[in-house]
This record gives sequence, structure tokens and C-alpha cells, in this order.
Amino acid sequence: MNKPVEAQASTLSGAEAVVEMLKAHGVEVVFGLCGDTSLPLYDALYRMESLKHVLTRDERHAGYMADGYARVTGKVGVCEGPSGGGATYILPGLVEANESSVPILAINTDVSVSSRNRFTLTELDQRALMKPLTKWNAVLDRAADIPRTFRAAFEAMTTGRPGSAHIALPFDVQNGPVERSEVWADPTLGAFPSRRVAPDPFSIELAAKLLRGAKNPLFICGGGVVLSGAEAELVSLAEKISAPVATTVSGKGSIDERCAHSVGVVGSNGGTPATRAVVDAADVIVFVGCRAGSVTTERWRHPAPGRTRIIHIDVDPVVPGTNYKVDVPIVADAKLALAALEEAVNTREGDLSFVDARKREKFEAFDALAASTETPIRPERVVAALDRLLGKDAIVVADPGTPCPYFSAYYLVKGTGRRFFSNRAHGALGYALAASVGAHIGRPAVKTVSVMGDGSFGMCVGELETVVRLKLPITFIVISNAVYGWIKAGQKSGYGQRYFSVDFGVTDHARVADAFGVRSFRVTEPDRLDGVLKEALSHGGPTLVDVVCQPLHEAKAPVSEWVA
Ligand SMILES: Cc1ncc(C[n+]2csc(CCOP(=O)(O)OP(=O)(O)O)c2C)c(N)n1
Repeated sequence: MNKPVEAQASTLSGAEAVVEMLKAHGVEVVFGLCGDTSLPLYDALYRMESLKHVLTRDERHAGYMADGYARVTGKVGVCEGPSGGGATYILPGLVEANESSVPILAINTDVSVSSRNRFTLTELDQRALMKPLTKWNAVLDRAADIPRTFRAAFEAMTTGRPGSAHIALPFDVQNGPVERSEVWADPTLGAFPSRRVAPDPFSIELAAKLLRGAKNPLFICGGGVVLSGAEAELVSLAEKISAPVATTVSGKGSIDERCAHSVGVVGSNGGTPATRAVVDAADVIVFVGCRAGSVTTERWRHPAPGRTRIIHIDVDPVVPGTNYKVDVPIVADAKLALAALEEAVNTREGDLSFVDARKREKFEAFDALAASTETPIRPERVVAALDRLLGKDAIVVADPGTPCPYFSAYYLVKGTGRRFFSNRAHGALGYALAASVGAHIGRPAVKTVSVMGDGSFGMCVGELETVVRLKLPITFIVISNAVYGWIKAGQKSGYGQRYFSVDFGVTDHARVADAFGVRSFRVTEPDRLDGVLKEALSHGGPTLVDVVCQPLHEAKAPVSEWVA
């Protein structure tokens, strides 16, 4: 076996240089899983004792943990895994983070450079595999390139539209020499957004002019507002021109959802007919850090193309004009653009009573369902209970299926910043458990709750061992209905109730979790729900509440129609 070079005063081994480069960028924790090709890296982590390592039970979840960590800390999340299967398994985390504009770095160790192209066990083309799915990637060929490669990766991840990066680190490269003097970094590149881009004053003036003539202006905010930390600027601007603020699912946290200006979530995964009415009534829409994608716009029908003037603020120059004819594109960091716009606009008196009336309509329908004493339990009851019981700083992570649309629509984020998130780029089931681990490690002082369907539970359950080993006081809620409910609801609404291959068997998730050592509860009766949730949320260790719920296709759900 290739052994590390004898460390000289002026050199480090490649593996040591990797650890030093991570530290130099402000990294404190790495999520990952060991393998043969990772032995030098693990030895460096052991000897240097400077980074916390969270051992995960598969690399997919290491990626999701890094993602959850990055979302709540504003710092780059780092994950690692070995060659071969370690690379293919880490990929889903990188893809989700990249498309969600969340900077995570994955390091996969690799077969030695000297063993390439010789049918070496676990060899695969990591460069080709990662290239289309990350913002930036590299395969190292020699140890001397480690410092500049890591600097380039951090710069790519945190400047412009943030995204994920991948570095393949061959076994022999980990053992080669790196000059100590080369090991340096700009630590500001370890957090995002770094190197903010200011707006063109001319575009700001045009946007201000358009807003001056608007009768019903509306902001639709995507994840970019929270990513940029632009919440305060957004609120001052919205207040100055008396404009309502709607968000996408990822945009939750842009504005306190209890305030008069907040509309709530719009679109086909958390929007309702009432929030759609607010979009349809707008004559000028300002998209902020939002790609105006299929879900937010209900397949580009709300707003209806051509009926609304559009101002589009995004740091990615590709975004404005991709989905709507844009009147004023502003390519800039959201915080800087909103601050500049606030200076340029005149104060405007507006009437928010229309928004208030729509919100009342939406919550009247919801409150009636949330008070239902039906069994199986209505999912609305679970949302309402958590809305009541959780402190305003709590972080809720929701999986696709029932959790994402229901919590997006009816769980109110009380305050601004990252307090609710879901994996909205690819919506892979089984994200929330691991992402909540990353979120808790990133922000341990607040309560973290992860809500998943039973389809998701089946895709992530192994990671409960990690949670128990680390004694993380996270509460997991399983919306249990023995069906891939969201899809079955689609078969009901669009395919004449021809239900096909969407039902699976009943699992007692509480007993499964109990076997891992999680304090667990199973709730079948609505009147027990509050008491059990209170007990679970206040317990000092990991807890799981399995709530036997009505499946979506049976519940007349007050979320928007199902749109693929
Ligand atoms: C990895 C993955 N495979 C398939 C899907 C397609 N999909 C979207 S929602 C859904 C059903 C979710 O079922 P469950 O987690 O039980 O939640 P429910 O809808 O029943 O509340 C499926 C299969 C997906 N989102 N992710």
C-alpha cells in the first residue's frame, strides 16, 4: 500500500492539506462514510483532530446532511465518501443542492492515479459523472494541485448563484507532498453569498418607474431572498409601496407569514385558489430570487403570460426572461437590488384588504378540517398542532408527499430566515430525515422537526442509527397512510381513479424507530395528538411520532390541484 510521504517541516501530505484547506475556509464539520480509498484522509482527520466528522450510514444522506447544514448556517456544507458506489450514492445530495442553489462540497476519494484504466475495483469516471450535475468539479491528478483546486471549488460554490462542487481525490494524491506555503484561503468564500453583485442603476430606475404606475404590485420571492439574507430589505420595500409578498416553497422565511403583507405560498405545491387569486389580480409582479418554474407558476399559467408586467431580480443572468417576457431584468444579488429599489421608489399608499380577505378564505377552510375528529387523522390536524406547539425559532424540514404542500400552505413561518425547508429542486422522497440532522448540527440551540410520509420513511430509516448514536433531540413525524398518496391523488384527479401500483403495506413506524433506540409514539386517535406531540417535542433525545393519517386521495385537500 502506498504510504504517506514522511512529513517534512515544509510539506504536508495531500490528505493533511485537504483538511487544512477545509479549515482555512471555515469548515467545522464533515458528513461522510469510510472506504478503502479514503484511508489516508481518515488518518489525517484522526491525527489532526481539527474537524468534526459525522459518520453516516449512506452517502446520499451525507449529502443531504451537508445540504441541511448549509441551508441553516449560511456556510458551505461538506460531505465525503469513497470511490465507486460512494460516488454514485453521494450524487443525489449534490444534485438537489446544486439545483436549489445551496453550496455543498462533496469529496469522493478515488483509485490511485497509477491504477487508472486497469479494471481497478471501484474505478469510474467521476469527472464525467459529476460534471452535468454540479456547478463545478475536478479530479485531482497530483497533490500539489490540492490548494488551488479547493480555492477554486469554494469560489465557484459561493459566488454568483450558489451551487454544489465535487472533487475526486485519488488514493496516491492523498499521500503525495504539498508545500505548506501553498495552503491558504480567503475565508469569506466559505460562506454565502460571497462577493455580491450590485444592480445596474439604470435597471433600478426603470423598475422604480414601473412600480410607480402599478395598481396592484406583487412580490413573488423564491429561495434567493433567504439565501441572500435580503429579508429586511424586502420588508422595507414592500412596506414602502404597500405591496403584498407571496413566496415559493423555498421562499418561505422571506417574510414573517403572520404579517399583513404576507400572502403565503403560491403555486401547485402549497398554493391554494385563494393565493392564486392574489397572483391573478396583480398588474406588476416582481420575481425575486425565483426561477418562475413550473410549480410556482402552476405551469406558467399564474401569472398568465402577457397579462402582467414583470420585473425579475436574480443573480443568475439566465433566469430573467427564461419563462416570462420580462419588462425589467435586474441581474444582481437580491439584498443589494432590493435596497437600491427601495431608495428609488416613492412611498405608495396601498390597500391590503384584498389579500387579507383571501387569507381568511384560505384559513377558514383549513381550520374546519384541522378541527376534524375523523379517524384516520386528517393531515391538517397535524399541521395545525405543530403550528401551535412549535416555538417560532424552530426549524421544520418537510419531505415531498403530504408534508411539503400542507406545511407550505398552512404552517406559518413566524419570523424571517431559514425556519422551514424542503427539497424543491428534485423532490426526492427521503430527504427530510438527513437534512434535519444537518440542520440540527448547524443550529443546535433550536428545535428541529422533520416531517415525512411513510414512502419517505422507507427511503431513509437507516439513518435513525446515526441520530441515536449522536443523541440528537430531533422529532420525526411520519404521516402514515400505507400509500404513495400524492401519486394516488393524481390517479384520482386525472386518471379516472384507475389506481395502479401505489399502495403498500402498513408498517408500525414507531416500533421500527423504537428498535433503533428512538423514543417513539404511534397515534391513531385525533384527541391524543396534541398530548403526544408535546411529550415528543419536549423530550431531550430523538423522538418519532407515527401519525396514522387519511391518505391524500381520500382527503378533500384544500391545496391546489395536482399538476405534474
Ligand atoms: C425518489 C423519489 N421517487 C419517486 C417520487 C415520486 N413521488 C412523489 S410524491 C410520491 C408519493 C409520496 O408518498 P409518501 O411519502 O408515502 O407520502 P404521501 O404522499 O402518501 O403523503 C412519490 C412516489 C419522488 N418524489 N422521489
